[in-house]
This record gives sequence, C-alpha cells and structure tokens, in this order.
Amino acid sequence: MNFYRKGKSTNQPFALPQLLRPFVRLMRLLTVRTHSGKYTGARLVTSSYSHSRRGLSPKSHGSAAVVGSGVPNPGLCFAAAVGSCGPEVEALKRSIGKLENKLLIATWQVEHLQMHKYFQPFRPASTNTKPETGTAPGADQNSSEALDSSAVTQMKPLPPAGNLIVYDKDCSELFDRLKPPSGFYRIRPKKYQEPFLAYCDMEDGGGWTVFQRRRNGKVDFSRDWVDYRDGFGDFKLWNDEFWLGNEHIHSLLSEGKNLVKIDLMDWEGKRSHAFYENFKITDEADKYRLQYGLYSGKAGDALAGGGGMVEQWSAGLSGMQFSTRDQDNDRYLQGNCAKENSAGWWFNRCHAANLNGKFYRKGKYKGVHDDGVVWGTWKGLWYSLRHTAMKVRPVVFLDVTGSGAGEQ
Ligand SMILES: [Ca+2]
Repeated sequence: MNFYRKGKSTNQPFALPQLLRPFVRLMRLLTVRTHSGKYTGARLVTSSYSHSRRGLSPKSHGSAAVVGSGVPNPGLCFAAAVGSCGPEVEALKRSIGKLENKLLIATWQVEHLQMHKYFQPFRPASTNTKPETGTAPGADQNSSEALDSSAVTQMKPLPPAGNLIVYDKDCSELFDRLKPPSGFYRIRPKKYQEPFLAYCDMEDGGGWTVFQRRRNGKVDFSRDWVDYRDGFGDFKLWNDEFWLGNEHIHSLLSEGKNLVKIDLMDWEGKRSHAFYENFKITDEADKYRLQYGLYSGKAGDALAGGGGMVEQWSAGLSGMQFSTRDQDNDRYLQGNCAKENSAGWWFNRCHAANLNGKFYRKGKYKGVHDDGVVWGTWKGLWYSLRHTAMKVRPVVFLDVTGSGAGEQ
C-alpha cells in the first residue's frame, strides 16, 4: 500500500485531517504511558516518539514494549491497562465524543439547508420586523392586499429561521408563544421528527401553517412523486411558492381536529376562500389519501366535485389517493390525470379543484385539458387563479381567538 502522495512531495505523508488529531494524541499518550512506566503529565503528550523512548526499560516492561525497529506499539496500553491510562485519556475520549457530536449536527445542518435551499445569510432583526409590526391594527387587510397585488416586486428577505432548537409543533404554537411576524420558521409536528421549515401566516387571525402557495408561477409544479413527497419550491421570500411535502403535511395534519383554509385570489384581486374541517392525509403506504370533514366558505365546495351526483362521482376528491406524473393512483382508467393536469394532486377522474395546476399568466385560458390553477366552483374549470394558499390551524385555536378575522 502506498500512503504517500504522488508528485513532488513524495516523501511527505498525508497531512492528518483536523478531526483525527485527538485520536493521534490519544494514541501517543497511550504509547508513552506504556513505555515510561509512569504517568509524567502533559509534557509526554507533546513528546515525540524518539523522546519518549528514552524512558524505555526492558526490566520494567519486558521485550513486548519494543517492536522491531523501535516503533511504539499502541496496542499494549489497550491490552494491559486500558482502564488505568490516566485522566487525560478520559478527557481526550470526551473531547472526541464532543467532536463527533459537532460533526453530526453540522452534517444535519448542511443537509437541512440544502433541502430547503436556504442559504440566505443572517439578517439583522431590524430589517425583518418592520414590514409587519408597522401595520396598524385593522389595516391588515389592506397591507396584505398591497403585498399580494405587487407580487412580482416584493422580494423582501424573511426573518431568519432561528437556531436549531425547535419548540413548536406548528405555527399556532409559535404564534401563542411569541406572536412573531409572518415568515418561514422551523417547526416539528412530531417529537421524533426532524424539524423543517414552514411558512407561518401570522395575519388573518394568526397561527396558520401554510402547506401550499402559488404566487407568481416561478416554481414548476409538474413534478414527480419524490418531489411532492419531500416538498419543493422556495422557502425564503415573501412571495415564494412551494409545496411543503406530503410527508410533512401528513405529520402536520395527523392529529385531526384542525381547520384548513384555502385562500384564493383571481387576476382582478378579488378574493375568496373555503374552509374544511379535520383535513387529513394518510401515509405514503396508502398514497397520501385525502380525507376531510365539513365544508364552509364562499368559494364553493370544489373538493366535493361540484353540484350534481355525476360530478361528485367523477370529481369528488374525498378518499382519493395522491397522484403524480410518475405515479398514477387516480380513478381515470384511460389515462393519468396528474400528467394531463401538470400537477401532483388527489385526482379522481379527474377534478373540479386543482391548486397545483399550470400557472397561466391571466385568468381565462384554453387548452386540451383543464390544467390551470383551478377552483371550479368559484371561477370555473377554465380560469386559472393568481394566488392560492392552503393553510392549517387547530380548531381549538379558532375558538380561543375567535378567528376568521381576515375573511371577506
Ligand atoms: Ca389513471
């Protein structure tokens, strides 16, 4: 085996990585302890091998202490006296343990940031809170209207996602605890789960965890199963579009007793909404099947498929599994609704509502399929909406704060 670099520095061994240094120190210490026969303190830790060999005594250690050319044998200490190698060995072991933990956390951080493409550096708090806190009570409607209507130009950075300690299982807990401005925050619906970033809508009564958002058509929603499962989009700016991910949505909604609000806006700035009680999706094994309770609101119950029995039979989404262009779990035998509609969604044969559809840059559209961002009971199947959001909050939260505040 060749442990030496090729090229000009062929006589130089590899430089040891920083993280291995404690191991090397440990090995040196063990060797020195064995050869000298007594613990002589920190001086020996920094000694070279040749230095420490001066203390060698065949009488005290026997021939086993010398290995061939005089290279120390680190195995001796482990074999003979691993428990009595002195407090510094224990200290080194502890520092190795700490370094391993640090490495683990850093690896997790990098993975998390990569997953959410969250490479925005830390911003001072003063630039983050003003847009929200400066809003007078009662003017929320206007400010959010203004924010929405200038969707393309609004590119303010959001509050930083905070440190690694995650206290809140969803945005409603965060709202109760801190009443922060709207933005992306880390939440953890289940204790055993890794935290993830979610957009918290702290207006409209506050405490909403947003799991779907369309704003400007920048993000392509025609994607594969894995993307819809894990989540995609941008998780950084006020108007970023995203799908939180079926796995996250499943854990977020799994306790039931929630209220999902669907916010809609057309290309003239008119808004509407729909509420669904006890919105849930099952796990991946069951293909994230959709279940929900009572509807209320102004936009119509498009998830039920529309008015008549026939429509409900073919377009009602209750009980439907999730489909993507690469996983056809719909009830349309002749084709793949997800492919036809450029979206991952809970398709039947196929739908009267599909908020993940193709983003048309005006309301009415024409096409082979009704593949726009559609809420059929409000604007019909051939009108593609400009803004949508699907967000959830516990039902109990509604009772406490009396919500509904922001609805028109
Ligand atoms: Ca099919």
